[in-house]
Amino acid sequence: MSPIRRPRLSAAAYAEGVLAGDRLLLSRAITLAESSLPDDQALARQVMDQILPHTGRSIRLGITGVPGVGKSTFIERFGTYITGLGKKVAVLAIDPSSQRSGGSILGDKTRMEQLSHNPLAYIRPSAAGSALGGVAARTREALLLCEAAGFEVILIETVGVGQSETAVRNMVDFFLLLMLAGAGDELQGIKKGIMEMADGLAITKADGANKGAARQAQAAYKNALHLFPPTASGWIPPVLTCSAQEGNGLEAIWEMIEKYERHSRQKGYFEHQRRQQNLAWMHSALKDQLKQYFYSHPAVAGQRQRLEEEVKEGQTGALGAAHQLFSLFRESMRD
Ligand SMILES: Nc1nc2c(ncn2[C@@H]2O[C@H](COP(=O)(O)OP(=O)(O)OP(=O)(O)O)[C@@H](O)[C@H]2O)c(=O)[nH]1
Ligand SMILES: [Mg+2]
Repeated sequence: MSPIRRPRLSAAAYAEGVLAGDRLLLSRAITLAESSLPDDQALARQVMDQILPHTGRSIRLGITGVPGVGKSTFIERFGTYITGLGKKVAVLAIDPSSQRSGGSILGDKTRMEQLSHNPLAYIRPSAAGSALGGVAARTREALLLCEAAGFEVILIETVGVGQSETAVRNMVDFFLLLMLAGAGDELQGIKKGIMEMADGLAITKADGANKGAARQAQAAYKNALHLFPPTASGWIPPVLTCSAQEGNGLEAIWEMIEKYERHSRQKGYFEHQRRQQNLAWMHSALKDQLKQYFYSHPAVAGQRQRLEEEVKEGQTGALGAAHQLFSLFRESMRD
């Protein structure tokens, strides 16, 4: 579903609207940032420059876990809980797989029925993955725009699998891993790497007949986490249980996050991590731009298809073809 194209506004008009907390303009500014048109990108950069001094005053939370673990349901209830504390909440989703452009998150928007009607909440469907310039970069811009619009808690749901965990980990302050109580084999099926990225774990669906299993899983994960090296800030990730259905455990999760914020600010880690994330963002933006410049360069665009065919047919090696393309590019730069 592509949004209806409206005439572009000036950068100042977007920025003023966002800073005033105008949701329509916030949505339009995010759409602008997601656009792959060069003119839109240039305008979006100007908007970002103007809003940047007004960003950073939120707590950024990433929510991850296997499909079906209950991320969206959790966000609906947890987001509602946080608005109950009088805080403004924005929900974003990151979906790096361009094939799933919309379906899942539109479904989510209806699933987050309660939250989507909450005046303190804003839900932004995920960007349809554009070919160049990762969706992660777009989500980062959306996050900053939401901060500028005055949202105090940003929840980012990972959608799909693979790189999305790392991408979200690299833009949030606190990374929450949701887990299901398994049938005795709790530690199977989830990658150790993802557990190492988490600042906290919550066993979901701890309700009804599942309560006992959830408690067992909690104990098992606590033990397992002892075998992990401490995180960079010296924080030991707690393991909690919750039920989005019954609304249990949400308060304890929020307290854990607040405790983490106090801990990491006191250690100086909070700001350190944000600075590192900014630096990484700069380099990934640069990589995106280089890639885009490279592939759209006439010297490359003219030979790419031929070389791709040759590689597919086995006539040219992959490394050799890459080298040829790069040489063509370099030679044309010398002219
Ligand atoms: N019993 C119980 N069921 C739950 C709870 N939370 C979610 N569910 C159910 O679990 C299923 C999956 O929930 P979702 O919130 O869509 O899970 P998700 O992780 O967002 O899934 P994807 O977006 O597809 O990765 C739904 O049928 C929910 O109703 C809970 O606290 N208790
Ligand atoms: Mg979901």
